[in-house]
Amino acid sequence: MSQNDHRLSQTRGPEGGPYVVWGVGTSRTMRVHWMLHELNCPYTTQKITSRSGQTQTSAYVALNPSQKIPALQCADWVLTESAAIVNFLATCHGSDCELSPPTQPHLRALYDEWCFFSMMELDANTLYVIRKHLDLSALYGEASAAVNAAQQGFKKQANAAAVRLSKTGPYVMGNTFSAADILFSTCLSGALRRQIPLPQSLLDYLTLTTKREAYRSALVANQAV
Ligand SMILES: N[C@@H](CCC(=O)N[C@@H](CS)C(=O)NCC(=O)O)C(=O)O
Repeated sequence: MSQNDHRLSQTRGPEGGPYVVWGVGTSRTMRVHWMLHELNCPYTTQKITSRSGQTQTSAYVALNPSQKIPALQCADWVLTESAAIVNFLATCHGSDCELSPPTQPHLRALYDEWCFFSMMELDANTLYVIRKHLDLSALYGEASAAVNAAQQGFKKQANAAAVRLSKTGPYVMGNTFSAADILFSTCLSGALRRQIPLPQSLLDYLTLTTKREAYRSALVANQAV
């Protein structure tokens, strides 16, 4: 397969099959639905949900041994990790709608910085710690000190992000909305759901990104029922 074959059509992935998204109902699944809606890319959804046992069926474990959602399936090819999926989709199908990740090395580095910052500092190190030791404490153990530190950690990193955004804006990469905005915005929304206060500039930013039509339609697509 040549590299250009990756840009086959808006309805089919590089493996020739239509896309299937596994997973609904979480901010991580939302990222994938949002990106597909930005790309206007038809797909089907397997509405499996978190903590329902549906990530542990033999059919799903065969697709994703991590037993987590989301996953993107295209024929017999499967990709997991929400950030990897949105960047893959942007790379394959983003050229017509200015959603391709930057290729110039310094710009790409700044783009990656936002993506990794969102996934590590905002999602894994803080939001997921809160989820594990608050909502899922029966499984992971109660740890109020860790939850408190994670809440404070989120605030500190959000303030740092606000400083960086004030120098670029309105989007994280400047004038153009990108997959990095999807990752960052879904983390900010996750924080608001947990009553973590955000600086006004990030609230304004979130208003901007979530008024997009693709966000609104993806919210519906990501609904568990
Ligand atoms: N780093 C992964 C995290 C995925 C993740 O933790 N998914 C959770 C739901 S948000 C999950 O599937 N947990 C297992 C379960 O609920 O059965 C990603 O961003 O895709």
